[in-house]
Amino acid sequence: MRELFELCGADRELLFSPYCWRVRLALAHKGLDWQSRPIHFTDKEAIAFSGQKLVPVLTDGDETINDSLAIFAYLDRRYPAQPLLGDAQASQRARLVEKLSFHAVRMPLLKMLVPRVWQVIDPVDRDYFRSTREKALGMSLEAFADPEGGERLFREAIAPLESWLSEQPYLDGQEAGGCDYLLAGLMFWAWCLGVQPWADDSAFGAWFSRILQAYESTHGPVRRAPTQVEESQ
Ligand SMILES: N[C@@H](CCC(=O)N[C@@H](CS)C(=O)NCC(=O)O)C(=O)O
Repeated sequence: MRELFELCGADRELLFSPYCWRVRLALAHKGLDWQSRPIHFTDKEAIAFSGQKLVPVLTDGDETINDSLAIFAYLDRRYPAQPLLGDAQASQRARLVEKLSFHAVRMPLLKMLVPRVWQVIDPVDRDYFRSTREKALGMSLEAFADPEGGERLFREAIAPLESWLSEQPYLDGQEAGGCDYLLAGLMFWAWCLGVQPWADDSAFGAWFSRILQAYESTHGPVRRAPTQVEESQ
């Protein structure tokens, strides 16, 4: 049996970790099933067996793997059909794409999403979330949050991807692959929190919709927090 330990909000079906979404998309790509084990930020006991404190953690029989990229590599080794990262050279390139896209889009998204995360997490997680993030950011959550500035930076960061995706349906070519899921995990983070800083009618928007639809067609609707528009109604 496979189990995926992943972050959830006060609503246990609201899953909003970018790295956990990467793994969900990768498992779905491989056609593998799994049991979800949603945990809060502070449920460290639940993943103590993995020897570290972060999710995603995947167990597969006797194997325990953490870190989204390590899980991709494990899945390719254990289930070679439908490769995610591919051979050694392709795998290095996927890691490079991950690093570049991660650095370009994570901070802009974080500036938009910090207030959203605060809203959806279980109240027991709030002190932990504030103190760990404020220490890492070197400022208060309120000083860091900047939804408009984050959106502007995000749009600039995805401009090269918009151009790439207007020439082919996926980052990896004609079919979705590991690079797509590594980036899409970050977009699921935003989307599940009710934020969508890309236009529906853009190539980037069409790419995201294709990945979301493929996932939902096999795994059912993805739980989403209310969007800004819904909140203001
Ligand atoms: N490099 C890791 C990053 C994992 C990570 O940062 N996970 C976050 C979830 S978004 C976490 O577990 N945070 C818990 C905490 O901050 O205590 C990966 O790709 O899986």
